[in-house]
Amino acid sequence: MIAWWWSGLKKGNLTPASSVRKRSPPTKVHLTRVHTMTHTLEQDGFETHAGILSSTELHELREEANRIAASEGTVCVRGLLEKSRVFKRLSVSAHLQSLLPDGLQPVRSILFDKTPDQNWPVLWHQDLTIAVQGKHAVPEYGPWSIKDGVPHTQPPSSLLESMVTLRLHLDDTDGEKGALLVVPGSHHLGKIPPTDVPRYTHAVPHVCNCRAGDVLVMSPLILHSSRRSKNPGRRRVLHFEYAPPEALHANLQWHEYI
Ligand SMILES: O=C(O)CCC(=O)C(=O)O
Repeated sequence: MIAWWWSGLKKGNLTPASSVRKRSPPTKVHLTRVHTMTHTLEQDGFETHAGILSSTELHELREEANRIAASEGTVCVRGLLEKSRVFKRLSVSAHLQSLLPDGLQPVRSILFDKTPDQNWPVLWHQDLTIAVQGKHAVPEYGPWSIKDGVPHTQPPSSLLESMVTLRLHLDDTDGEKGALLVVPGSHHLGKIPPTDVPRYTHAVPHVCNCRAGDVLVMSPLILHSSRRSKNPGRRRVLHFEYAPPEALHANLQWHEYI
């Protein structure tokens, strides 16, 4: 079902797949595993892996998420890898690495903890920024911003194309509970100007329904959003971004490279 939809995506238009010249696939992402899933990272920009985290791991990770969210006093905690040995170890664990193309390392981490009291919709966007250790003007990087005191910048598209995000679900998460919505195949469009985003998001999006323990693997360039949760339960997601470390400009350093 999805194949015609993503292959028909074209900047500014949705046209029959046969008339579309597809963008070249990212050159730096080489998957080594055989995929049997309905969606794939390369074609659709996302794929879901069920049951990656065991119930024992889930218990430990929920406890750690609760501890960090309480000590930071926020439901969106950045820089998890320097705040938690548990999350740092998890980010480089063999079972997460097995979901990734070769040669990627964690470079940014966030806990999103939607709770009944603190619950928000996320508008359609691509993840276009990376976190670095200091601001240095280098060609093709920018604009710059500061999030939680950390310099962030937009790298060139080629770097974003080589990156992969893992979203680890600590709770069952469906459309009623703020599941991620995605536009399959939109990662092929490169950086989309904000004014063009509505052209691609008027169609029915794919709802990434996940159970606790499932991992969503996605390109940071896929258009995604989420709705406010209508469910009274919590929705804890660990968001780990990975990149080939050497792909960053030589004058910059990853904020969370370990
Ligand atoms: O966890 C979510 O609902 C979406 C978060 C997200 O994509 C973001 O803040 O960039």
